[in-house]
Amino acid sequence: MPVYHDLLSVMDNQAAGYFILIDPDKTREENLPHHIETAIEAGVDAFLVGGSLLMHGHFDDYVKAIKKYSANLPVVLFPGGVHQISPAADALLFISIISGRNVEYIIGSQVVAAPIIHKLNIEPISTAYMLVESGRPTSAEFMSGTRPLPAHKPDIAVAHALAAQYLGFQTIYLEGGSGADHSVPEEMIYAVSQSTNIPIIVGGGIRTPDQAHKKVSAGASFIVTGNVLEKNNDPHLIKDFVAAIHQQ
Ligand code: 1GP
Repeated sequence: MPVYHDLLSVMDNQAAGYFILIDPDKTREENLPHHIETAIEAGVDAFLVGGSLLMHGHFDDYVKAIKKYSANLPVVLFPGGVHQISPAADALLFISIISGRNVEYIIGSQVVAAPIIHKLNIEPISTAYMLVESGRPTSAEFMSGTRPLPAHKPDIAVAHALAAQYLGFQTIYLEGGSGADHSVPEEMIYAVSQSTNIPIIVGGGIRTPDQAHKKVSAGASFIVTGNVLEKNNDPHLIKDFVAAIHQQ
């Protein structure tokens, strides 16, 4: 499990790690070199690649391009479906949407994907994905046909997170959904981090370094941002995110 262990070691020297999500439908391939170079210079820890939908027709080539420019940083797939698997990546978040009750997204797609991942020899990182209510319906909610957890019920989130830990998941992803109106509340992150001992990824609707800082202080192990940098790939903003998340 080299990538999983590498990511965990990020936290030996800093408060939390920072992942930038690259959605093939939102970042044009010709912009990747600049986008990735800026992120590496700022000190991000890994790239996630994927999206709830995939209109981009050449996913494998796209991942290869990211890998080409990403130097030694891990490129980790964050697949919205079985069609988003590429051997060019270093690892893959092997996601089960445990917040929902749609069996297809809990175990159905995983059974289809597992032999492909095995054959391609991609490192799977088992991820208990918990969608959290965040304002207007998100693509993840709509596409998965699941209801998110109520944002004001940390105890329900804790029950799911404990179940994930007992089932042996390697990480929990507390997700507001891409472009969420409201990010996952700190109260929920704190409650989950106090009750479990597996790393917690938090993403969805995080737009400022200050928000990211508060999530880390509440117990997030990794922060994911996508939209904010797709809209404004400002090197200063990325550096501010890195500083807020690493808290050095
Ligand atoms: C979505 O958590 C990620 O799965 C990132 O969300 O695009 O809102 O930053 P944003």
